[in-house]
Amino acid sequence: MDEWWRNAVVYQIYPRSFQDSNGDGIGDIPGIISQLDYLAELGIDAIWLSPVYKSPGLDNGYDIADYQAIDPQFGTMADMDELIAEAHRRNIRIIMDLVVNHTSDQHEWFKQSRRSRNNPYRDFYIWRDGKNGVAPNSMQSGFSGSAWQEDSRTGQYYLHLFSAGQPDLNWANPAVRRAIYRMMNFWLDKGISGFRMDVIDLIGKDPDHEIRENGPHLHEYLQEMNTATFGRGDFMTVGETWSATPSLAQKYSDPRRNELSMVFQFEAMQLDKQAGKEKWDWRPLQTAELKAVLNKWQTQLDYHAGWNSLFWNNHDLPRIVSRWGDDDKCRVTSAQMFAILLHLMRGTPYIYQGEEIGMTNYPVESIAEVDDIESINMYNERLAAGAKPADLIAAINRMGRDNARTPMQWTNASGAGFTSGRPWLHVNPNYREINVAAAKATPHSVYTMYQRLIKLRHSEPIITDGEYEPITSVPDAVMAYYRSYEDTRWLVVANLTNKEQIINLPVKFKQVLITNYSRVPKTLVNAILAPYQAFAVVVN
Ligand code: TEU
Ligand code: CA
Repeated sequence: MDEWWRNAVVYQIYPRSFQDSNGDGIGDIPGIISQLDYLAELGIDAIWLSPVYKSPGLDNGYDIADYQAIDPQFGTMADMDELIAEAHRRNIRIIMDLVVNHTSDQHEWFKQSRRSRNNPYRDFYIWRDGKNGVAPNSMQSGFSGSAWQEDSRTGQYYLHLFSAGQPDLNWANPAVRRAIYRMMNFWLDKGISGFRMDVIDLIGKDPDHEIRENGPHLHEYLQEMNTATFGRGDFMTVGETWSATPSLAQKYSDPRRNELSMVFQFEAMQLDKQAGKEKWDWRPLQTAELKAVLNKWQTQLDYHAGWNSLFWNNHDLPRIVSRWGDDDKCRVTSAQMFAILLHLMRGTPYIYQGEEIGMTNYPVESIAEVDDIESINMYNERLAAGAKPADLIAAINRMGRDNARTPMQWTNASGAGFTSGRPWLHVNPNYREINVAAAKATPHSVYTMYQRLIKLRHSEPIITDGEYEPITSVPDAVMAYYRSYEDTRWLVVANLTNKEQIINLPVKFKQVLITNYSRVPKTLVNAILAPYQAFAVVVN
């Protein structure tokens, strides 16, 4: 199987925060076009573009009011066409964000649907009678509160698994599915190379039995979608599936099933959450658990009949160097360690904007500084339940989504080179030290590490096609694995902590491939690993 995306590195752009071109403080499509040379020089193969469609912006574009129109704050459809063409000129493909579990309540379909119970669009959404004056059942929204919103005009409730401004589409209705497929083909015909599919494991929901993810018809819908749209070409699709297990990921990505290329699974991304609670209910990461989950996904998925994505960051996650590394003294080495550990694994790696220069979280002092609806709704809900504001701000600083959404730091000029105007969200003050210009000028920066890892992936088939073998004879704080391909064998070692660790690997190696320290221990028998030390060596 030689689909292009198996050997690709994908770069996620959150357009609002990437590059502003007209001084209104909001990133836009012309701004992205102006940075394509930077992305080409980094070496990435494709851009996953978070939504730029017409939207009231309740959830920063994940609430779409017109799937086939570009929101004026980002530019025009002509700008979009130019971005696709300019990216292609640099051998960079464009993957669009497909948000079809729900629309905005400003979408024409919903405006019609809510008009009357017999409107032709009524069944584009999920309407139910209340029970004795309350919601039809106890389904909860991902953004706090009930998933049911009463609509006075027709006296029924509609389902919204996210905000009330994001009504869920009724995928059981073939007319909905046909309309979505028509829209997808509109974008494929424009020359995009695939889709990232927002919460796609929710489209099979069965609200009457309170089933959210992995509903009874989910895979049937995906197979129908594949046949009706992207199945006709060499397109890449990645589903966002928070509930995926390796066996489910196999189902989604087995080429014989004609569903998706791969999925984003979040098992590792929930390891610092107290069991059964929400991400705000934090517990320290146990490195042994992280190793176990990463190894499980490298060994329990059959990569000859399926595929995996690899990522530490996205627009919903706190920045990894702050979350599980060190965003102070060991910022560069810890960011480089995460890069080496992940990019030499099996699967398609995704780099989230700013990750390649080791950007960090940005702590706020009050809820007034917070933009994200998810954080604000949680704050209000828990405050009303008696939580202390300081504790809630601490939780938002640790896990809130704004951490990933502070503007990209290009230079040490005011506005970080992101905008000449007032940025829509605060710029992290550390832009003076952490920015693209500085990173490109520094020989052993996070940036140059990412550049080298991307080059390695493109030149060494062992990374894409090699077997993976975890090494268990290392301390909990160290992750180590072999990669083998034909008669080549690599060893990758990473100290996940800020403490020295001793390893005892009776393995001789003949070449250092990549390292985040100036030297690698000559022998790996009773060798001392420095904090966050990581390297890959050629064993044979
Ligand atoms: O996110 C899905 C989702 O469930 C996340 O909101 C996640 O629950 C949370 O951010 C972390 O706990 C997708 C998009 O990536 C996100 O930006 C949207 O807000 C959401 O769907 C609704 O479209
Ligand atoms: Ca702008």
